[in-house]
Amino acid sequence: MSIDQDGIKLKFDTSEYKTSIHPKWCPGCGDFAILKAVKNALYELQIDPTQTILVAGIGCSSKMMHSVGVYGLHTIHGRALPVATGVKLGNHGLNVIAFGGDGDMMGIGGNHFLHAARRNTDMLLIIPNNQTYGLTTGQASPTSDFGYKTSTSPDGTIEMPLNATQLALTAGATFVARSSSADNDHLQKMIEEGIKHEGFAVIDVLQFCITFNKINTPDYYEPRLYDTSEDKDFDPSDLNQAMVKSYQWGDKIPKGVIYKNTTKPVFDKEIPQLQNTPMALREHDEPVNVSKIFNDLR
Ligand SMILES: Cc1ncc(C[n+]2csc(CCOP(=O)(O)OP(=O)(O)O)c2C)c(N)n1
Ligand code: SF4
Repeated sequence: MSIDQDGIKLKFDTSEYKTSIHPKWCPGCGDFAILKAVKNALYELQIDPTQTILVAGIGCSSKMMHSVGVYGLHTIHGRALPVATGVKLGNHGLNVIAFGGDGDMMGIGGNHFLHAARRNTDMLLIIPNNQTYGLTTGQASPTSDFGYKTSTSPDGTIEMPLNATQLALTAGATFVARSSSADNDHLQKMIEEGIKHEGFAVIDVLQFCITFNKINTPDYYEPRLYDTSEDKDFDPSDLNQAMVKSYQWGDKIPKGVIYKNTTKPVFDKEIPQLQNTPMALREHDEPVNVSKIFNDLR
């Protein structure tokens, strides 16, 4: 039990969102800032750690889930979203947060990303987007800049990059935001907004891979980024305006909330069988024998 600034008793202490596992990231990696923002957001919202799960793909950033004191599932490369959807349907009372790098979500898991967005299942997806494949030593990813030089593209990539916010909007996500691992307060605020949103929320986090991506650094983004809230004419509930914002990339790059829509049907709320008690908590006539299922799959 801890006390907040106004003397109100809080149910969960900061220590409850920590684990003893220190992630093995390069010193200075932007993933440290994302980890901190996730833990702080969960604490700030007093999210029950026993009712929360992080579902991650494979990559440097996906190792994050071991260091947050909630339940976790480390899945396979590109597959965090279908697993997270299954988790949500199995126990729709859980707070589900999915994680995957730009390779995970825009590359091998791109198809899953599109369908998770169009279903609008109630979960938050955080994409630590360092515009490179960090874990496998810095190859070009689907969000790498044109001309990005790597060991597998020594003369520079000759493919145009994908923009996660554009794709999310086009596919039907109902909360789309961007933040940066160099701005912890902003990032935490966006994560809080994303957790609170009912529906599929996506946060594209510019995450700095200091070891392999020497181009897209905090110094590169600092003069370019501005918050959409500074644009007084911008209405993030207007899809057309959000689309135009999401296409902005170059001298000016928007961060903050790009789109928020609370009127679209939410997948898990539309399933009649899930209207009452979560499936995981229902009484079964006979206990389900999971070992038998696994044996049958061998
Ligand atoms: C099916 C499959 N293909 C390829 C890999 C190898 N692999 C592991 S992580 C990764 C890319 C990691 O990049 P990203 O998703 O952007 O995450 P980051 O490490 O940058 O956080 C790749 C290609 C794998 N583990 N599984
Ligand atoms: S390789 Fe890049 S993304 Fe991976 S831990 Fe190091 S700095 Fe972070």
